[in-house]
Amino acid sequence: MTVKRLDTKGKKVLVVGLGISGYWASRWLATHGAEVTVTDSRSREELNRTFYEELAGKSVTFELGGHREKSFREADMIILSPGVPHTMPLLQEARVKGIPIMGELELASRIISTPMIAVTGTNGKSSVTACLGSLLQMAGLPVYVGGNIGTPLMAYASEEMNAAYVVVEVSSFQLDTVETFSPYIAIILNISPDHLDRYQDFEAYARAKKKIFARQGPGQYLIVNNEDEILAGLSPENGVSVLRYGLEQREGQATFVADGAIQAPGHSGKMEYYPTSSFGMPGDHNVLNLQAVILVGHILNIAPGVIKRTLNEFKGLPHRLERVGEKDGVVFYNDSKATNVDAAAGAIESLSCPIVLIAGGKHKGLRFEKLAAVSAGRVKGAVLIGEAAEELGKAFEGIVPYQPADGLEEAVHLAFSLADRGDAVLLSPACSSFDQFNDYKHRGDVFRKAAEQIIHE
Ligand code: UMA
Repeated sequence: MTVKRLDTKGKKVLVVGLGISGYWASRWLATHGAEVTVTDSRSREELNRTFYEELAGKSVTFELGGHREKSFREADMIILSPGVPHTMPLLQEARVKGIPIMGELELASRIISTPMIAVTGTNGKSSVTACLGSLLQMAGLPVYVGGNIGTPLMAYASEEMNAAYVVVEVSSFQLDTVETFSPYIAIILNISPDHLDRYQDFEAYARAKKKIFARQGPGQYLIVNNEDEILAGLSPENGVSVLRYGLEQREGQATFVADGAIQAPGHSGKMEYYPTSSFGMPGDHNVLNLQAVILVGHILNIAPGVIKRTLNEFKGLPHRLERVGEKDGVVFYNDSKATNVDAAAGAIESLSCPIVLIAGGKHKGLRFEKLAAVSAGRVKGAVLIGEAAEELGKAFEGIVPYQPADGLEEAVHLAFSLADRGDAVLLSPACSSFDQFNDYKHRGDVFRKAAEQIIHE
């Protein structure tokens, strides 16, 4: 496989951040003739040992425990990990000097020539990405699934690159630093407030999301949710074909829901019906998200029977409204991936029984009034944890009875004691996990363990 448009031979490349993205970017660059320096604000002891040792074996230079201004100034190219803000002051001088600065996704997209199906959105993007991976697999198409979901595209760039399609989950952080990224199919599921601790305001965050289609053109597709106010108003002028989906039938919309089924015109123009009651993933938000999957299936000319089987058999990912088990008629749901208000609100809306909610965690500057409003009449009690507990309490005052808990394990026991037969105990935090946990998976695992302990008592 040839490298598309990148000259790395003898170039001094500075990679900022040694997480999984920085590791794969450095590894590829070092084996393609670049003089690589990796810098990370963390010390060697705090970093992943395997990443460090493997790169050390490839003559990569390290600057750890902080960043040196000189290295930014003297680089021929700077590669940023998604977690490194592209607005960091150290980049100013490099920008003025015209040193190319790009993120790991942009780097990968300059190397990979496999057509990409890119999924973004505030919520649901990992599930849709994984479901698309299943769809292509079931259709017999070799596929690589990666990006924000956990496997950087630079890992694929380091392989044979012989998939028919790459399905990539892209975050706003990754889109901040793209320039030429131009997927064959781009999907935007929704845009609602998130990451307001990194962006100046919601508009700046939404602008980042829209970069997914900025470099698309004729022969490529943009799939958007017509129920989302921002997305319904999009009309790109770059020649990309826009396909819209929604709950109701509207003019100019490709798919809609009627008579208990998603209705979508197939290739021959014949209407295809996908009954929503058989879908493996519950909730109204999934009835929307899965329309994007159907549209991709139709673009790729995948047989409707295969699409149907995928939608019915794909049960979703762990930590996304995952049913953990049941004790005395109380069902435990792990929705640890709900790291913002809209995701938690979606989970609350999609359960039809009374809920005891566990929420809280690291405060990201989001407002909780919407969560309180959605909880009214649905959430019979809330147990609040972490840094954001006080803010959440203020929003819930007079709407939902709440109690604080010291940690997640205590919260699970308290929530169970507040629940009656027929209720759900739902962990849907509306906050990120980094105040108490390594990440949302760690938080979800702690919840699951505590719930399983109660279940097996
Ligand atoms: N660092 C610096 N200087 C800084 C900031 C950070 O050196 O100024 C260093 C940190 O010390 C750390 C490294 O950068 O060692 C971390 O880089 P990273 O945060 O980009 O981590 P990766 O391991 O490369 O993971 C990234 C994504 N992380 C983020 O966007 C924060 C992962 O998404 C993604 O799975 C992975 O690339 C593969 O593509 C995680 C995420 O939380 C799951 N994403 C957000 C979300 O989904 O909401 C956007």
